[in-house]
Amino acid sequence: MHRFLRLALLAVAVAIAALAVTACGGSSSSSGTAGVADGTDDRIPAGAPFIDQDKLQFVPQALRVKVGETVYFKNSETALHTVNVDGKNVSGNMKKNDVFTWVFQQPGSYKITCDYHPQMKATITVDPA
Ligand SMILES: [Cu+2]
Repeated sequence: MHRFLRLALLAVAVAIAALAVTACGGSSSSSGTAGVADGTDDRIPAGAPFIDQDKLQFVPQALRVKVGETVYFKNSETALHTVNVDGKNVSGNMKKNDVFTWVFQQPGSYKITCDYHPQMKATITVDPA
């Protein structure tokens, strides 16, 4: 029984240490490495193509994906944003913590903009699958 208890405590300690490392490991936003989701938002799979809306910018401003890949967008601030693809608003209004996904079906280069902030610009390059 004592042996089991010690193992359980050890497991808890390891879990807490892992959480602490995760919490301290980087920026305050949930974006992780620019362009790649880090998995801290369980709606966005780790490793998925990801564009953050933060500080009135798309982050990153250039992203490369393949046809058929799901691209995740997240509004990480209180300002309202949209995701426009080549000038067309496809997301509607995004409030803080809203997540929007879009799948590009054709190869090409797409301009991403926001209805409310003309300075918000990104380019998504879509390669053949
Ligand atoms: Cu905006």
